[in-house]
Amino acid sequence: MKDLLTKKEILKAPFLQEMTKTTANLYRLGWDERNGGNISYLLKEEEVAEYLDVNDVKRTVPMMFDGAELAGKYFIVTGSGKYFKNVIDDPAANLGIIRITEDGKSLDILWGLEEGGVPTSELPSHLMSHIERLKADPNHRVIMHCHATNLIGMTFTHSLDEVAFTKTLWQMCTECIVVFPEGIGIIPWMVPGTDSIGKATAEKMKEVRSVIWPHHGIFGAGTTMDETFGLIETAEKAAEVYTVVCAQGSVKQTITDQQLQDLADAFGVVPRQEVLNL
Ligand code: 2HA
Ligand code: ZN
Repeated sequence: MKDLLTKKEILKAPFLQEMTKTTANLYRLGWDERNGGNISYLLKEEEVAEYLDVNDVKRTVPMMFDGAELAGKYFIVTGSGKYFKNVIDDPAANLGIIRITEDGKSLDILWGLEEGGVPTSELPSHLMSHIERLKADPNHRVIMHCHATNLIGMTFTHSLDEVAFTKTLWQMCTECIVVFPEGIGIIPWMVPGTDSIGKATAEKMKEVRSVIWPHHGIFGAGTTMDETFGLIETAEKAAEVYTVVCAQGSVKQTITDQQLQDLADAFGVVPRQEVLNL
């Protein structure tokens, strides 16, 4: 009882506020209509323990896939079927704090997802991507999925070849090659919410932090909420410029491959092989 009384107010937790502000921003930008989009954010046990009794499990929910590699890990996640529009007004109904069980077959709900809610339908893609990004970068923490309008549009009009897609995005805004020098991954069209799309996405996440789902949206990964949001925002801005450029007519000039290389050199990043012809 004493322990409970000394816990801080969960709604003031920085990680919870980051979730409410980010979902509100994604909604405002028009990238998460209805129940579109989902976020999962890896938390440290000590972060959670400042606000919650980590032994007080509200519910345990089975998972369809093997999460053993993430056993004992904590995440704050958006809920399945929940609307980003509504998160800011009712975080406890729309978000949840979960922990993967020791056998990796279920998850414990420690807070939120009130009224019988469950984590995002894209949990397989999120958890499999977390596993791969943690191998690539021990500081990795966030997976974010949204329906960024112009990126989706480009998957109808542009080649789905990753190298060609990456090059076009790099050419649309000077900052792109600096923000995602490793390029963009693209998987084939697949049914969302499945293990298969999770595996395909995570396979790409071994090499890149952003993966396009054709005619659907984008998955982004990063070490912080800002960095992950910024990555998606930058790719989407480039896609928006592409939309404008195509609408305006024929291209008279662009950023050359040498200029892209000069940018990479100036900012100390290594551009993905094969994209630049130098
Ligand atoms: O959760 O965006 O991909 C809604 C979605 C599924
Ligand atoms: Zn989606």
